[in-house]
Amino acid sequence: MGLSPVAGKPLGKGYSAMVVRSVPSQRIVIVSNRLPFTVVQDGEGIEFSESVGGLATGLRTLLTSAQGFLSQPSEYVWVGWPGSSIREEICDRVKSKALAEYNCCPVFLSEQDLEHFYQGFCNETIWPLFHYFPTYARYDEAYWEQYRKVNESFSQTLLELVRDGDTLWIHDYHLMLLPHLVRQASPKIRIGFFLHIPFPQFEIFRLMPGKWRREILEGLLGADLVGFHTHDYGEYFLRCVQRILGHGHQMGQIALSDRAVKVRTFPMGIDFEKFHDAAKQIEVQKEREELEGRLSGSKIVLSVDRQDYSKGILHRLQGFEAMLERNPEWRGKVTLIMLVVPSRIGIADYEGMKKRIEELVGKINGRFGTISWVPIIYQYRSLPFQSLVAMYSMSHVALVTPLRDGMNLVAKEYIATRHDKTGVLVLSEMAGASKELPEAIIINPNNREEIAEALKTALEMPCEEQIQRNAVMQDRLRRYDVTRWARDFLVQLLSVRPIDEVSQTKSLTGPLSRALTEYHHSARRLLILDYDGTLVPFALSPELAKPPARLLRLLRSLASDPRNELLLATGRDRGTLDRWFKGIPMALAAEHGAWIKEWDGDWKRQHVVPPDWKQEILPILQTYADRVPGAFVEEKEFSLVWHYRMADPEQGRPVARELTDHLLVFTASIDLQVLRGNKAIEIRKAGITKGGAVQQWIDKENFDFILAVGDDATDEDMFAVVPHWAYSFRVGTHPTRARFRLSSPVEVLQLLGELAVTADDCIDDGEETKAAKPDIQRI
Ligand code: ADQ
Repeated sequence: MGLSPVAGKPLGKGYSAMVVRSVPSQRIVIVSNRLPFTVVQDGEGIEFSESVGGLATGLRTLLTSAQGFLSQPSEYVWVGWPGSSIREEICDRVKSKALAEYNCCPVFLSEQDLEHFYQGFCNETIWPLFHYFPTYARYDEAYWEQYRKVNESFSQTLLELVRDGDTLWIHDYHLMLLPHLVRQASPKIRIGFFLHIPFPQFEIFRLMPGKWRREILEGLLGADLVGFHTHDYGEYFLRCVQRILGHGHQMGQIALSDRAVKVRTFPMGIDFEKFHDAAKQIEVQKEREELEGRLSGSKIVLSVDRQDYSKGILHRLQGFEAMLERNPEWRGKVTLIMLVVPSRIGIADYEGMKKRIEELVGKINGRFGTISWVPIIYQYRSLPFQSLVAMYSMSHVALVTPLRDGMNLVAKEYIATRHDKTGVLVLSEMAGASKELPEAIIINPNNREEIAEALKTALEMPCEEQIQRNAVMQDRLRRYDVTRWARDFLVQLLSVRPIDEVSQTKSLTGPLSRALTEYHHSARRLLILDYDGTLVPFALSPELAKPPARLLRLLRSLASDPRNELLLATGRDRGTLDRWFKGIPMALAAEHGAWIKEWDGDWKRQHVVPPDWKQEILPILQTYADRVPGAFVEEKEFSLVWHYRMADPEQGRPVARELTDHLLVFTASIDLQVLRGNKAIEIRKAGITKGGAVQQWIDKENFDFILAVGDDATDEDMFAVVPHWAYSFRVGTHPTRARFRLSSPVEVLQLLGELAVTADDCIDDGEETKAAKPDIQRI
């Protein structure tokens, strides 16, 4: 079944194919800067006129599609700006009409919002930067502030509208802060984000002031799924996230403390059948014949774009001029029809460009034109759909040469209208579409000679070759159309489990309350705790992760209950543990269980290791540390650790991989283990694991309550040995054998705080600890 409008609402124009459903359904909320129409205010009357453009056209197609692709009936509502600033007294009328006729919920923006947000930050900062025109980009604090403000307005409108269980699909560069804003206020909602323009490489993205670029990335990471047109854009995004926010990824999945964000590629398609069928319509054919008649047998080259410097219109004109220059035999026999849709009127760069286009068209026509032949027919306006299709279907060549383009739908629309499969597409390698349409003639749009040559090749290409190339492209475009694009996105998004499905309640119910009740009624309890990443967050270097006073008080409080036995099982060395936890009555297992100490006893060595192994390994680790600024070696009694937390992640990760391989080969015949930890590689004697130490404690006596908390791979060894009924928790989102999850050290402390309160109401500064309940997620 397809998407249907909010149940009970009448259908609007262009939405007639949708079915209204009354059964319970999921709701998809689409959010974009623009609603798919513009409000026209005529005195007291209001009219809605439907918009053209990549996104509006694509989503309208999806919503009108009766094709089924979701497993559940779905309603939708579309949230966005209605295209003009609306007088306050008619806002309510616009709102009801938009909801009733279009299932749309308008976000009203003032003239000032628009100036600094839309004309300013969107079109003079993000657009040029993301399209690799850094010299056009302006970094104006007032623009940024307005961008934040408008994103907040969208967030407020959404928060009034959405309910748990809704799925949000946010679109494009105008709303990059929105996913995070909504997530903060409504954490259980599924959020998807799709960027329609390119995501630039790190060196370009970093040109933005530090605070802005961080907030934009954090904004996007508020989503569960972030989609791009091409694999490259996704890679660039992941690299920026890694370099700016320090979050790595695995196969495009970024593990945050409380959830994961997927980054995926969804090349946007078109409504193939709509364009294909339209080209067959009688009226379209009539219009086409009329136009062909007027051009008296000339070969037609078509150029169609919104007016934008990224579209490379001037370069294209120069390429056409060069072709006429080099190939006099084509003069009088080829006409370039250049259709330019007015866009972003009022922005200086755009006004200047319009003038330059018109001058160049005049110059070329003056230079080559004759009484009977005009080389370039130029139109500066939008065309109705049928006329556009007539143009596509009568053109021998489509010249699509953007300097940078997220996707470019024009290239796809042209191919879709070619019934007899003739026609040649000349396509810029800088358009996302070039990744899907390699059978086109692919050119570099910066080089007028390449454009000229491609044009000549296109005009002279044999018919069979045209058909061969287009058949393959048509096949692909037909299969991966706009509905498939949207379906793939939504199916991926809907497969994300909302937080409330995996987590237990924040109140004292579910596993938390059971844990507390059992804890309360138990006579002998064993609490096994890892340290780094569990009780404290990771710090840049190991000695910086000292236990704060509040943690020490909490541990002391738990340990002072005679029913409790505490075991701190960590990779830290003995000396550090003695210094940091002196006086707290708890047992310690250092270096992953190589040393063990009862709280009132002495350290006992658990393993015998040949003395000289470190001398062999140390120089290798040192050499690798010298190669990576920020990396260093930590020497412990039973292990060596190569740390790279402070290194540039882009440099650190590949070298860490290389070092692991090196060590694995080196230690293959020795009794040593190589372990990848959190931004660290540890080498230690095989067989030393936390599991061994924990097992000793479990065997010591009959505990009737056991809790084990850890955050990394080495803690899996302790989860493996605790009884099945024990409360085992893994911090973070990695696969685990623990029974429950916690999101961060903050939540671990909240959990321990709950136990301490149950045990002993005397934690003096535990305000935060007592107030907030940890969010336990069952695995
Ligand atoms: P746009 O920059 O708007 O979209 P594009 O993908 O080419 O660019 O879409 C333009 C749309 O406008 C096409 O559907 C086309 O039919 C229509 N159009 C163009 N000229 C027209 C004319 N003269 N009259 C009427 N209609 C006309 C942004 C990104 C793109 C990305 C899309 C979709 O910049 O890179 O492909 O979103 O994600």
